[in-house]
Amino acid sequence: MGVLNVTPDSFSDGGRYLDVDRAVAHGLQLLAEGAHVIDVGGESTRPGADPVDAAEECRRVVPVIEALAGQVRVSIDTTKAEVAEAAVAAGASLVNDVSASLAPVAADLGVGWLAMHRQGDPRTMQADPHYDDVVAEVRDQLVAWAEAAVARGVAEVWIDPGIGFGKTLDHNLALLAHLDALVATGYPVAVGTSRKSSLGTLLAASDGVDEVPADDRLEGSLATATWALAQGVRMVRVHDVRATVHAAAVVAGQIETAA
Ligand code: PMM
Repeated sequence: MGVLNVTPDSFSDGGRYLDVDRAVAHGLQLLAEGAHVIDVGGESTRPGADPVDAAEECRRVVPVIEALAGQVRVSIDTTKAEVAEAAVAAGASLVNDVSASLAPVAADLGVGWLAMHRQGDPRTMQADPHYDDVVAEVRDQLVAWAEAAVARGVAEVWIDPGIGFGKTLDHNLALLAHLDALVATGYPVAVGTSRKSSLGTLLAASDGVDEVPADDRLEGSLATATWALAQGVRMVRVHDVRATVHAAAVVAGQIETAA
């Protein structure tokens, strides 16, 4: 899944693809690089981000989805029913829902639904996240949402642990270490680690510096994406599609040879 943020303020690519033509060109480039799904988002979910109203979000994403949907599967990264409806009308067939609240909308629209776990909302979620057992709590919550969505009639349900959404570095590492617990639920698992701040922290520690910026975290993004795929994760949400496809192909070759 290639990330296409049509926002002024996303943490790693904010402002780059606000113009429709540039956004569409970037989506087509991600497709050419090997993406199977383009995830179009019109509202930043980075920690501390300000909310955007539905009309503005639709204005950003709908023309981009209309241009891409005939050529590649499009998901809409939103937490608003109105935006999901407009995006599906424009051709999107998967609702990527970081609020895990839109299962009824996906059921009504007859499209897939990706439920991501988060604790709190973007403005507050990194304040003081707490879990007694992060892996079990995230897994149980995701399974409960997925079961409810299936019961409502959603035919395609994905689960995602929500790396960085109301989670400390240790929480993120625990979830990545135990992705097999999510895979074992039987629901297809998606994961997004690309360029995230936990990687910045780990890479900075390795370099002996305070911080590694978002556009210099490729090695961490590739290491976590291939790790996730090797654990049985079915989809990774990434900014750097070509590099991820290359890395995944090499790891897949090793797994096939070992089997
Ligand atoms: N992360 C971001 C946005 N949307 N959706 C899913 N399903 N999983 C994620 O981990 C996720 C997401 C934040 O990253 P961005 O600001 O680069 O889009």
